[in-house]
Amino acid sequence: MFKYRRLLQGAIAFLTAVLVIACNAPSPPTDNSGSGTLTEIPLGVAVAQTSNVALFGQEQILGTQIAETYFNENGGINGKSLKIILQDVAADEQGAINAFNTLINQDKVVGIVGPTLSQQAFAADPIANRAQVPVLGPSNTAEGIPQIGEFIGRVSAPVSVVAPNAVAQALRLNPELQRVAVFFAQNDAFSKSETETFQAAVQDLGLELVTVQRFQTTDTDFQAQVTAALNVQPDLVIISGLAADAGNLVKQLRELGYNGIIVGGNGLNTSNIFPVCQAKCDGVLVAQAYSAELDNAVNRAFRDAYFQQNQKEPPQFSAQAFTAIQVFVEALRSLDQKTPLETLALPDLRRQLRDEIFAGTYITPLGEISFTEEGEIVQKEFFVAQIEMDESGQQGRFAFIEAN
Ligand code: 1QQ
Repeated sequence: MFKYRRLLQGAIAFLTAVLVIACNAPSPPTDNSGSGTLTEIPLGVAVAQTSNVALFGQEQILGTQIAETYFNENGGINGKSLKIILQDVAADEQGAINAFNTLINQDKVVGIVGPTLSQQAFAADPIANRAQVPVLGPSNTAEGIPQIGEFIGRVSAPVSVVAPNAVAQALRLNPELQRVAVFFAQNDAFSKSETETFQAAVQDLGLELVTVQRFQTTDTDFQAQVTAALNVQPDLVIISGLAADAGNLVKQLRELGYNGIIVGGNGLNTSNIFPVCQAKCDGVLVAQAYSAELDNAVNRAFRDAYFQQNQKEPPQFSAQAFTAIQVFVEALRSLDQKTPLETLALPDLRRQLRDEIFAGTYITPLGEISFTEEGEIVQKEFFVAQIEMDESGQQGRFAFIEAN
């Protein structure tokens, strides 16, 4: 009897193991098995749908959705359609790691647009790189992102080429500027990288750095730092942080009596800060990697579609997200013409797509772009905008004041 029970237990254990293996085994991708028909190409979008980081992520999702509709209505990928699969990266590194793992192993995407923050990219991109899945960062601007690995690129120009434009513009607005206070979020990779660029620009322009103040992206009260900075009487303040914290810092600087120019970094580059600093957002200078004015067919189409949906001009984060999708679409089309995608097994498709992406030149809403061998974007034009709030402090816009 005992013997039979042991046998039965053994059999159950064996069957359970078989079942577990069967359930966990990577199922062959329905369409991308290298044979048969391919009707939909799954492309991952890993941006923030929840948390404060969604202040950026919402704009990115709008850009990718407009791109999906636009490119599918204009031929798709040589007749096959593009299917965007969204995964939420939320606020932190773990959120991005989870989103990337799901997209790579479960959704079996051909590539990934994401994540939202550089802080997340440094954690999640190595996973995609090891899995040989091409990634385009839509908003990762810290130094060192493309260098994470050969499968990693970005369409978001680095802080080193974008941020100094805003400081130069501040100096044009007030040639008397001399004393600069710099604030940055010390727990965020982008903010740390951007402040280095800003501090170098201050030196290059012959200005004096009178104080460097640190904060956390989770902070809401900046009185200590603002008071310390005002004591050394700056006539320019430069902020590197993310939307909510940086917006509150702007507000408190004004409330505590600072009247000089404020330059905000890329983390202030969204109208989602308007409810945070309201009327006190007025006048902040922010460098831009996109201008709605850029005159080419794809930007006109993008701008019209965005305007119809939102009754305003598209912001930079939407334009960059659209561009990342466009690069994937055009690289997929071109690869498909050389080797029909349905003849490629998924790992080969991902590898060849990577090569195709970085070899191409693209006319996008950001203008003509291409990539260096490392996957860094090569982009020609940058801009500076100044926030204009109405009297009520409820409505505002980014008014472009310079093209260079
Ligand atoms: C980065 C950034 C942020 C402001 C993106 C939203 O530029 O993390 O690199």
